[in-house]
Amino acid sequence: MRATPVPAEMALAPELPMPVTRATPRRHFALLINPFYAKDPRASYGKHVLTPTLALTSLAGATPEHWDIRYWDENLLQGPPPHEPVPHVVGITVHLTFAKRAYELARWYRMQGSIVILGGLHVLSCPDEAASHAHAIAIGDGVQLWPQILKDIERDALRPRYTANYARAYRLDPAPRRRVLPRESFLTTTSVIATRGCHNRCGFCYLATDGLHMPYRMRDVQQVVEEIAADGQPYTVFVDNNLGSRPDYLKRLCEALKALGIIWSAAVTIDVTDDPALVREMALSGCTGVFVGFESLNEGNLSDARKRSPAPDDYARRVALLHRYGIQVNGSFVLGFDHDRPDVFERTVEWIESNRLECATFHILTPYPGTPFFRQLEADDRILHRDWDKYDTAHVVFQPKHMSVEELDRGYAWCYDRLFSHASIWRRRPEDPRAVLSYLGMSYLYKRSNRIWHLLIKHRLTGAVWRPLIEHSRRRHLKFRSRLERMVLDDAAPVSQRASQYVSPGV
Ligand code: B12
Ligand code: SF4
Repeated sequence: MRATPVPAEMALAPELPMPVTRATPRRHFALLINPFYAKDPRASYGKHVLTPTLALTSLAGATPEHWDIRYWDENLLQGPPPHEPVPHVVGITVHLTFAKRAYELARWYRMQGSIVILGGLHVLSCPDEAASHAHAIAIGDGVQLWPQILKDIERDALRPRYTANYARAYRLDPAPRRRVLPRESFLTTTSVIATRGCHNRCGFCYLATDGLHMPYRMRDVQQVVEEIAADGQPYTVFVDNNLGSRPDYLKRLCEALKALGIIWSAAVTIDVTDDPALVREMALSGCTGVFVGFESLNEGNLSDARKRSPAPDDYARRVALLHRYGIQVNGSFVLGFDHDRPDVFERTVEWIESNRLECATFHILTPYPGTPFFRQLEADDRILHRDWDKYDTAHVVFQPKHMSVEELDRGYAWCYDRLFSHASIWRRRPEDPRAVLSYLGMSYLYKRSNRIWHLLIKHRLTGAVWRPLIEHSRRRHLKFRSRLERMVLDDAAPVSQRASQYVSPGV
C-alpha cells in the first residue's frame, strides 16, 4: 500500500487571520485549545477522533462555575480557532509535536489582548522555552493549578510560573467536563482515566522526564463507573498509561464495569496475562481490545530500556490467551533501538502476522527531551536536530547504531505498507470464521480509509457513521459474554470463540 497524498488540511495548520486588532476581551471567558499537528499518512487519520485527550476536559471540570468555558480542537478541521469575542484567557495544551503551533497561537491571541497560559507535557520538559511564549506556564497537574491561575487573573496577580506535583490523591479531582466536547466529532467522548503512573520506568518513556514525579494513583472504582455511565456512550477508551499496573485494582474495576454493559479498550503491559482469570474477567466486563507496548522482540533492547517485561519468546502464548477471550491485540513496536539491525522490520512484521495481531502501531524510537534516553544520545552526539515537529515517532531524529537514518526511515514505512496490505490483513484474520467479517470491516474502515476519515472529520460525521457500528459490536459482545460466562475455558483450551467488533484498540 502506498501512502496516499495527505490533504492540505491534514498536513498544515489553518492560517490565522491577520492583521489582528487589539480588542477588549470578554471577561470570564476562557478558551481551551488542543493545537494542530500534521497527520502521519501511513497511520489512520481516525486515530485522533478515536480518543479525545483528557487534558482539556479535565481543566474544564476544574473551572469555577462563573467562568464561561469553550473547547477548541484544531484537529477537527473547522478552520482557525474562535477569536470573536476575544477570550479573556486562552489555555493551550502543549506536546512537543505541536509546540511550534502552540506558540504561534499564543502569539496570535496575545496580540489581540488575551492572557495566554501554556501547560502540558512539553511545558514540563522544556519550561524555559515555553515561558517565553506565554503570560504564565503551568508545570505539572493542571487540575490543581488552573483554578488558582484563574483566581490570580481575577485578582490581577498572575505569576509567570505555577507548579504542582501529582502526589495528591487522584480521587479528589473533579470529573472531567465532557460536555464541552463536540459529541458528533468523536467516535466516543468517553475517554477515561482510572490510574496514573506505571509500575515500569522505561528510559524512553515520558514518565522518566526530569521533574515528573508521578506516583501510582488509582481513582475509586465507583467514581470511574459513574463517570462512564454519565456519558452514556456504548464504548469507553481508558487512556491510562497502563491500566494493568495493579492487577487487583483492574479486577475490582472489571467487576464494577460488568453492570454497565459497555465495551472498552485500554493500554496494558503484556504481564496482564500472568493471570488467565484476570483476562477472563476483562472479557466478561466488556474488554474488546488492548493496546500492548511490546516495544521490541529483542531482549537486549528491553533491558537497555529498563522495561520489566516477560521474555519476548513468551509473547506469542500470551497473545493467544488474549485472543482466546475475544480480546483483540494492537501491538506497539518501537524501531531503531541499539540492538536493531536492518532485519528488524521483516522479523517484527512476520511475528505480528504469525500471531495474527489484529492491528499494530510502529514508532521510530524518539528521544523525548528531559528523559535519560535523550541525555544519553546527546552525550554520544547522536541527536540530529531539535525540530520538535518531527519528534512524532514517524521521523528519525537521532543517529541509529546499526543502520543508516535512511534505512530506519524506509524500514518504518515498509512496516506500515506491509501491515496494511490486503495480503497481510488477510493473513492476520481471526481463526474463528464468524469474526472474520467484522475484523475485515475494522481493518479496511479504520486503517485503509484515510480519504473517508478526512471527510467524516471535516463534516463532523464521525459520531453519526461510527456509533451504529460500535453499538452493533456492543450487542454482539454482550452475547459473546453470556456464552463465555457459561463456558469453562482452561488455559490450554483451543480458541473457541472470537468476539467481533469495529473498533481498533489504540491510543
Ligand atoms: C489520548 C492520547 C492521544 C490521542 C489524542 C492526542 C491529542 N493531542 O489530542 C491520540 C490517539 C490522537 C494520540 C496521538 C499521539 N500520541 Co498520544 N497520548 C494520549 C494519552 C493516552 C492520553 C492523554 C491524556 O488524556 N492524558 C491525561 C491528561 C489529563 O494528562 P495531560 O495531557 O498530561 O494533562 C495534564 C497536565 O499535563 C496539565 N495540562 C495539560 N495541558 C494543559 C494546559 C493548560 C493551560 C494547563 C494549565 C495545564 C495543562 O494538566 C492536565 C491535568 O493534570 C497519552 C498517555 C497519557 N496517559 O497521558 C499519550 C501521549 C500523550 N501520546 C504520546 C504520543 C507519542 C503520541 C503520538 C506521537 C503517537 C503516534 N506516533 O501516533 C501521537 C501524536 C499526536 C500528537 N501530536 O498529539 C506520548 C507523548 C510523549 C511526549 N513526551 O510528548 C504519550 C505521553 C504516550 C506515551 N506514553 O508515550 N495520543
Ligand atoms: S510500560 Fe509503557 S507507560 Fe510504563 S514506563 Fe514503560 S513505556 Fe511508559
